[in-house]
Amino acid sequence: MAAQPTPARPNVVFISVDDMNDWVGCLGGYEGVQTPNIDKLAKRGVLFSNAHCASPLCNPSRTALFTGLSPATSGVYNNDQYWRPNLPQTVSLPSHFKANGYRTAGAGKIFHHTVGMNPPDQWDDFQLQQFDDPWYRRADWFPWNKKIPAPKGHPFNGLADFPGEFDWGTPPAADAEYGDMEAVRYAERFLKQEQTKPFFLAVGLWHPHIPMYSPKRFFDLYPQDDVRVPRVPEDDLKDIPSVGQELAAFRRVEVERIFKERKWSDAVRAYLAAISFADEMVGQVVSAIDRSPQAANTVVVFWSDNGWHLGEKRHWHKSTLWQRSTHVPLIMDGPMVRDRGKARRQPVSLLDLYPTMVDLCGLPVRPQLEGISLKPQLLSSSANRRPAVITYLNGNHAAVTERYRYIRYHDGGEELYDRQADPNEWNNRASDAKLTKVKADLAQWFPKSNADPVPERTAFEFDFATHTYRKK
Ligand SMILES: [Ca+2]
Repeated sequence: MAAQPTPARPNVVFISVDDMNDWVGCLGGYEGVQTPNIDKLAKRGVLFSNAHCASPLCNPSRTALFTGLSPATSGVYNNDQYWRPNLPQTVSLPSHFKANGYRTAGAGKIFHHTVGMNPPDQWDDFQLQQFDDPWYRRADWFPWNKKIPAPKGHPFNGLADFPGEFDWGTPPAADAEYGDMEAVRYAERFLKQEQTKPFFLAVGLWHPHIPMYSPKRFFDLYPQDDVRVPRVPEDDLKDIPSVGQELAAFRRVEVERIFKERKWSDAVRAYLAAISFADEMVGQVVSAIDRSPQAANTVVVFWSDNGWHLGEKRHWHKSTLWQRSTHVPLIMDGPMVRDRGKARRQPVSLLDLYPTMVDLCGLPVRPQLEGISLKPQLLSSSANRRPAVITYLNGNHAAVTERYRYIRYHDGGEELYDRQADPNEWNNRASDAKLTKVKADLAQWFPKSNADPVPERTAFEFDFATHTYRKK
């Protein structure tokens, strides 16, 4: 009997993390962070060291990535907007794979984690996300969650009366009980199987998203006295226009409380621990890929949906147009990669991933897609790129090159940073006459029009059992 020919089309594994900024060894955002597995992947594949989300918030970022449409085109700008009923003609990346001969499977947080964001018809098989704080998850948003009372000792950061997810520490759970481990185990089972078709597997990790819960051994990696908090100049917000000020003030009560209770270094430590926990799980998924019968013909894509502030610009969270929120880890590996281990410094966007997959896997071209394939960058570290554009809410945009970040808000407020001279983005030079041309060149890349926001979820009645939306 003749051996089966190797399928020409590669398999794809997406490994995603949530709210991981550039505090990753290979990106150099925090000296001393321990991410050996992510660093190893960057060394054997390609690190995009200047990668940005399409929008610095879970739902708009992930919706843009998986629909291939910028928020300015889709009108999906925030977490409370379903994409499916508002964009009924849109074929998502997993659906495009599924319609073209791929087996599609996923586990954990791939799309935004609230109900109605991840239509099951995109997947041949899917394992829903399990939460580390099931006591907090409201039944109407997470109908599959098994609610239990909060364990003794909660909140583990000792800050009582904080709403929702704002917590960090080590709950009394074994490693195996963390929700992300369920997604890792799913991937390990999947990758052991012999496949009759090429596959697209998405493994969605929640860490280092809040609540920053990790096993104690990850906290032990960072002795409290060694933890460094970011430098935040007193007057850093002084030269920022009003919309930027408003975005920075979002949920400021949390950062003020952290400062007031002298928990800043504790919280930073919890973020570091959660990053290292995520790194270990990424390593487990990569090992499972390497052991799988399909390893030689599999493309690995590692990405985070947005970054995270840890007090910079007096902000905790994402949802701003600065480097802290938009800069994300992005690594690719696969049989087509050349110039391995050499970082690509050109600006790229997570919006580029869908067209890259179309390109690498020979899927039918979709002219609607707004990103540009990264294949030239996978082949050569010197291939040129246009600026990366980031949108947050209606009409606020940033354009990023290898040197500059230009932000323009909906009311015309502007910021311009020379990131070579000012990597922390402390000195807004938008009114510097010498840089007028830089601004004009970058402004060309902003969307020409801004779609009205699509209706929020409250405009629909959603049925979980049938996954159907009815417009009210
Ligand atoms: Ca996120």
